[in-house]
Amino acid sequence: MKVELIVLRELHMRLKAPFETSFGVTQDRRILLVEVVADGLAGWGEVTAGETPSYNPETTGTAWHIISEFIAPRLLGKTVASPEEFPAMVAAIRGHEMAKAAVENALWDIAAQHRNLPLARLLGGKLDEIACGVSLGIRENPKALVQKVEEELAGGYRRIKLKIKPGKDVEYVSAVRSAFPDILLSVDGNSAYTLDDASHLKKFDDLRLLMIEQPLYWDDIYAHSKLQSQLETAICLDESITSYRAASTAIELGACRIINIKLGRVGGHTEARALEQLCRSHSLPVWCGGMLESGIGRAHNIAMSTLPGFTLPGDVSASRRYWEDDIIEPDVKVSSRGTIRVPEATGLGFSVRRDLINSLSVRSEEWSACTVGV
Ligand code: OSB
Ligand code: MG
Repeated sequence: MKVELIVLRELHMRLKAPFETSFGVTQDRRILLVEVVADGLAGWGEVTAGETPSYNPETTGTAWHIISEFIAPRLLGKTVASPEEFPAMVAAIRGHEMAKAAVENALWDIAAQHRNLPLARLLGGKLDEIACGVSLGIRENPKALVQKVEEELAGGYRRIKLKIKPGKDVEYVSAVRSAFPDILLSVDGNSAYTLDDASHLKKFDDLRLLMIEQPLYWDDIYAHSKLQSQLETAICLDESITSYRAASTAIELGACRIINIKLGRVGGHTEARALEQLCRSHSLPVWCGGMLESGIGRAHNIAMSTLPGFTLPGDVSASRRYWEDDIIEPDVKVSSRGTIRVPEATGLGFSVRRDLINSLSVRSEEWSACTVGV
């Protein structure tokens, strides 16, 4: 495919409710969409970076800078035989996986349309539906949290993940566990603890959790290996698994027993697929993480979640949990059995609502191959 046009758009989208994690509260999202046109086909990707560098170092602003100054010029006018060639094309750009992933994933959407296949099938995924969980933000008190969990369980979700931070952890999670003794329950610390908190974190061992996600430093693997050896609860690494290499280090050191794969964090479908194979070969369960995505990012997450290593319910949930009006059609729906049906249409499998995207856009820029060098 020959890349003719790249369009970058920033959308402002307000979440239905504020989402609180150990690193802050988010409600107003600044979402960057990448549209790539090649051979007359349009492909879409979403930058999953936050508004602030609080989850990892990337932001909406850094991704705009990296895509416009460094990635677009490398890709425009080039002929790309497969999206798997893309990582090598941008290897000279250090880091910025979320910026790279948005562009690479748009190429995957095009490649799937080229082959007349749903993206899930092009990636090698076999599932017709995927299992869904939810990630619940920190609440004002344990009672409010229990009420929210009850609501989500009634919606069919198969796994509940609770955000925690020091001072709002064991008491909250215990309340949920007492109210729902048998559900799949996990917690996510988003790097709010240190190795000195090991004895405190050990209290979670009594709560029969599926996992504790990234309790320690965002960029660490080694300290997690020391913590994992002291805990019965499985550690799941999120923030610090930025690549295949990071995952092999974590597996070799015994730093975790579960990994969550986020397309943005690892740089796109090519790396995500390699990671899924690595984890599968070590019998390490994986699941798809979420970054409060719009429908475009969500559609990519659904496709990735059909790969065989994704054996645990992911943080991929219904559009209506996040948005009044999602930018894809139909929006993402979850069945009463807590599953999402994998679309059968080619490419992303959803149509993109261009009018809505235009009305939500606050800035856009485009680069066209014909104007290069003129
Ligand atoms: O750590 O998984 C995380 C949202 C923003 C940043 C980091 C995380 C999250 C979530 C939300 O947990 C998952 C979702 O519902 O998209
Ligand atoms: Mg997490």
